[in-house]
Amino acid sequence: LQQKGCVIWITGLSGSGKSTVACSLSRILHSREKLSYILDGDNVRHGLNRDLGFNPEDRAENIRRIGEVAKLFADAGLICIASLISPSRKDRDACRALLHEGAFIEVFMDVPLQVCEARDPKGLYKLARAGKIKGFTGIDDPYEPPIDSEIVLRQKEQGYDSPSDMAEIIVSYLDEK
Ligand code: GGZ
Repeated sequence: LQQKGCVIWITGLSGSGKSTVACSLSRILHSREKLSYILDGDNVRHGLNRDLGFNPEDRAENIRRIGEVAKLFADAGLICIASLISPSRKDRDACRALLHEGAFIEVFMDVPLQVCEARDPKGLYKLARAGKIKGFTGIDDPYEPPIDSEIVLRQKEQGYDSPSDMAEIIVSYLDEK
């Protein structure tokens, strides 16, 4: 198997497109016969992390566990794509520290809150604004954007970078490294 494992860590607000980009990336990698696996916060919370909620301690534990599992996948030689809000810089950096230099690639979905809120695919922002969800990231819970992530994905001023365009940017980065 000619493949070195790594972790692609996609961070950003709810509705910023993390899961969509993760799926698109996984499809591209599959077409190139690269093994990858997606650890999506929302999905992992239904199984391994079903005991965890959204208070700061539980979020930290959610991120820690996903970081540890991602490291195992990378050790096994897979490209592990972790997509979760991971709002705390400290928690993300702790996951980075589990991996060799260069094997943790942080991708920041730099999508403004207004855009995420306008999309509101699950109606969660509406509920948060109405006070029906407390501690929603970006509304009444903090999000610390990365300062020096390897990759920043944002929409073009003119025209639109589709999720698959964004995934291609990640693939180009992997090709280069
Ligand atoms: C943020 C929440 C919350 C609160 C439920 N804050 O867009 P989604 O719906 O499908 O994905 C979000 C998901 C966030 O889980 P993560 O594991 O990515 O979060 S973290 O990294 O902070 O642990 C959102 C939904 O769960 N959701 N309540 N209060 N997002």
